[in-house]
Amino acid sequence: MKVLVLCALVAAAAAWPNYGFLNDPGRSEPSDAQKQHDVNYLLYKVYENIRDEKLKSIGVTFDPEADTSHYTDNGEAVHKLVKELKDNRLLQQKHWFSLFNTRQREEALLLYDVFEHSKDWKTFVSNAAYFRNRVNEGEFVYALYAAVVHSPLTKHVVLPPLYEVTPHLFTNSEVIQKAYHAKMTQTPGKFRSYFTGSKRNKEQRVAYFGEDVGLNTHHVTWHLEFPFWWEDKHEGYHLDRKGENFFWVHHQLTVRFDAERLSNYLDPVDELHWEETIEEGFAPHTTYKYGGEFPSRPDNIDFEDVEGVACIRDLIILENRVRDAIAHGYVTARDGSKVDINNSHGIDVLGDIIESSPYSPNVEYYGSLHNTAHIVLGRQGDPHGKYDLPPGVLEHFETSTRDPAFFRLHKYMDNIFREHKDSLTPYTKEELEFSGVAIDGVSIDGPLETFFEDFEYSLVNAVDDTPQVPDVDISTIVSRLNHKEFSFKIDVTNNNDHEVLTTVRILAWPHRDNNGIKYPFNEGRWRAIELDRFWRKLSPGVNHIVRKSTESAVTVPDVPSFQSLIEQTEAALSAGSSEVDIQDYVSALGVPNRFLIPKGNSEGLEFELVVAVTDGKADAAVESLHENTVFNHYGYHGVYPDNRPHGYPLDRRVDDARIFHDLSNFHQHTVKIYNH
Ligand SMILES: [Cu+2]
Repeated sequence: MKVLVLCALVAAAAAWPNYGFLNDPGRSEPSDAQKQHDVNYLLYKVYENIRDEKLKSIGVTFDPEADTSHYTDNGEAVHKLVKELKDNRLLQQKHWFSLFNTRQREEALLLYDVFEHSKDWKTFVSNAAYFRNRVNEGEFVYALYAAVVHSPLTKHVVLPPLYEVTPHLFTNSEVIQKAYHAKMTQTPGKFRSYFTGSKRNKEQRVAYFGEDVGLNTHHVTWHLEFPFWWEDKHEGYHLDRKGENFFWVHHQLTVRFDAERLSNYLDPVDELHWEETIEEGFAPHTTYKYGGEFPSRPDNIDFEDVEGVACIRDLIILENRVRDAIAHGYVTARDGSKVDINNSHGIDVLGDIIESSPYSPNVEYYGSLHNTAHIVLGRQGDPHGKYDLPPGVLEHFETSTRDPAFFRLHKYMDNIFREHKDSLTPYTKEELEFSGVAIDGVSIDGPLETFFEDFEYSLVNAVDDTPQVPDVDISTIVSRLNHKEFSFKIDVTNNNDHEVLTTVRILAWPHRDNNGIKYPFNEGRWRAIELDRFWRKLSPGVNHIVRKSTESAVTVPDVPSFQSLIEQTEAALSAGSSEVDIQDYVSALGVPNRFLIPKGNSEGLEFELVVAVTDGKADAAVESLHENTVFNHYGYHGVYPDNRPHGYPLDRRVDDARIFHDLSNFHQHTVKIYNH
């Protein structure tokens, strides 16, 4: 047996392109380009054998338990996973996977743990190649994505667009069927995707938002960066303001969706009620790669308890406990002590208890309203499991926003958060002022104009094939929202005799509701969409700040296609380069830049544009880091650089709007967004 293992290791080493170990002095890690190559091929055609010969042979010959000195936990995680594998306890391959399924999540996290405890890339990638052939593909993709996002070994690796890795979760079944046909007949094909539903369904008018592949990628990525299962003691570091980020990312989805509805002559989303009828049904038109169709939900059904998940009564009890905590101004921790939430930090604690995560001070008492609600709502098509259907769209971050009920569920949670925010004392003029600094004017260079464009992505990874049959090009074309480029021009006077640091915060809210009635300041500010947040130094005197729409800290550019990632990586490797020029795409955390501004209309949809320049020194949570730190969208590894609550200075109730209008460091004017 020993001899066998040894041979296997020698074979693996021989097949390996000069990889070294971090803990082996004098030898270095492989280049970023090599790592990118490996990740590309680990994810390419993930339901089949690895197409890279070296990785493939490592997948066969590697023994994960042979040398545990390459793991930071002495192989504890890998022993656990291998035992489950040998005992035949792991979920089969070619079966659906959902992160909300407790056992399936446990399995995916066992593999994630192996990656996270790998000391060097060789150990990481060898395990990936080995387990790719042995664990469920959905679990594998999740574990690998989460590990690449969090591991220091993969800092510069760009994850391929998820909609091209697992296209089934992003593409309508009709188009997927055509893709299979194209493959079977070896005929290249480009197929147009249409949004689900028909014109008889008014929700269809905003389906371009919930079904956008980029928006779905944003949502998945956020949940990968801030996983609800994250435990500091296990993972080794803390995710700063995770609970508050949970509130903020979903609050922004909620207000952005409402803004899109306005431009399509729809009322804002109504919050979900456990005791009222769910009027809107939903037909997902989406199929699992393995395991059948995503279940539908008919119109006008009443909530039913979901077998083995939760009773509606229990959800109402959880909600009441959370609302009680808000009314009391404190959360009761596990040991009975009180955690004060009547302050800026309270939103973070509330996010932790509502989602919930292991950061919750008392998960036994507050449960996990959000996660349970997702499952309960997702299962309303077959609450008693009579028809043996796979999980619903709401049980996947990739597919959740396709169902308009997702936004009703999140409006419900958003209103709970608002109840808390509204309970805090409004900011005073003194707190909001920035002494000596005044905004002289704000203008926009370029049109505020949205439009629809065609976008094509590959479905090659959707279909089954074998290395013996050559690939034909199969893709789909979807219509998607975009906008023309523009810049904000902000003139600021610094009357101090020295340089000052400022945080520039740009937000906008719809000027009127769907009946044409102006939103009062306090209503509007809660609906504000964050457009940008950045640091600037102001020299004494007049300063002209120009900020391009493409620079926004809350958005990300489109990740290059999977094919282009592969081509760029191979070109870099064959040119002997250690890097691939793709570093702009390392994080897919933000909203797609295409969605920076909501869709306008032909007459011009009015928005209140707000710019606040606040005291950067008082705002900074970290020393000097701010000079070259971008806000990095909705999160940040390490301490988040802005110590103000998300949404500041509009995050709290405003009883008297004159306070804002009297501030010289605050500017507001009405703009129009067009769509042609
Ligand atoms: Cu979410």
